[in-house]
Amino acid sequence: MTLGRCFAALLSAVVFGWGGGAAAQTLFKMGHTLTAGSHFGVGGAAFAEAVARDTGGRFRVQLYPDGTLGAERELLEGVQEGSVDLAIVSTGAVGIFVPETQITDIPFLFRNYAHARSVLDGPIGQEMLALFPKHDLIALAWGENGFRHLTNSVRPVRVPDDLKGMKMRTMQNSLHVLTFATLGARPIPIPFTELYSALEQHAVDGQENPTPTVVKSRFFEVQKYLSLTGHFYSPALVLMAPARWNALSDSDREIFRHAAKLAAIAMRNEVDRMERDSLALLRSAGMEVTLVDQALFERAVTPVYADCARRFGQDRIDRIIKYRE
Ligand code: EAX
Repeated sequence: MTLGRCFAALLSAVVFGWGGGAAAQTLFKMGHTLTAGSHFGVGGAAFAEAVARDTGGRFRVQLYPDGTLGAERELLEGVQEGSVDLAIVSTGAVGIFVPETQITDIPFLFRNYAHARSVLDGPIGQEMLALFPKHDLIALAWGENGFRHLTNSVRPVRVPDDLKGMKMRTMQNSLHVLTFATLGARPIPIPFTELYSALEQHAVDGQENPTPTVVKSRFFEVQKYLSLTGHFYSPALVLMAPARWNALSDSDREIFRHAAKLAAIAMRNEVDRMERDSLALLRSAGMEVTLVDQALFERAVTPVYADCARRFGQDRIDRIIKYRE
């Protein structure tokens, strides 16, 4: 046995408690698609810290950023099957698994961060979390990805017409695809893990994401124009594999739920912090930032609202729009 292997064996003996003396430690793998320093990374770190602290080190959460455990759809499948223990995902692909959540992906649904956060933390959001177990997923808490804005490498987008014919990467989300098709763009769903190279190779002209992601995933290197459209609010979710959840005691479940709430707070704080700096950072990195009249874009997606009313029921949509804490 080489020294390295010997050390690895010793390390796993300590981690898994096979060494006799060491207390048993249970390991959980948590995946996400953003960078370690992103708002998902910060949220995951807060989660891991709370679990380790509150279980006295019995449980350890290891973070796998950058899609190393898979892109979001794969992460969702992994969590269902139990090959991935925990994940932080946007709602991008979640609608494939829990169709009711797609209501959160309606364009211009949420007025601002306070509105979105209070809806998700209130009865509407909590009722949605309760739907996950019947789809073989445990949703511990809503977190945050942020308001999405457009970037592209072709021209400044000031009005909806500027999007005509533009190849826009979207998430794997039918409502997002419909929205961009309605705007006259050519929507192309691509997993986030393949997005940078798709932009670099001009397989698509543009993409849309919260500005902290445009910074942390370095899209400014391959995109010239940013338009502050804020067309979708993008929630995030802290998910857990049912098999792992079912094996927890009631008190450990409380610890995991609490850790997920702390993760959500950490994500939201990081989005707030990053948003304060991101425009200056992106401008200094050479991006041209365009302020747009969001009402023009909202009007241009009007046909989407009729479809959403059929899909979700206008009463459910109104309940979100009118929600006051
Ligand atoms: O979940 O796919 C996306 O554009 C998401 O915003 C990103 O992966 C974070």
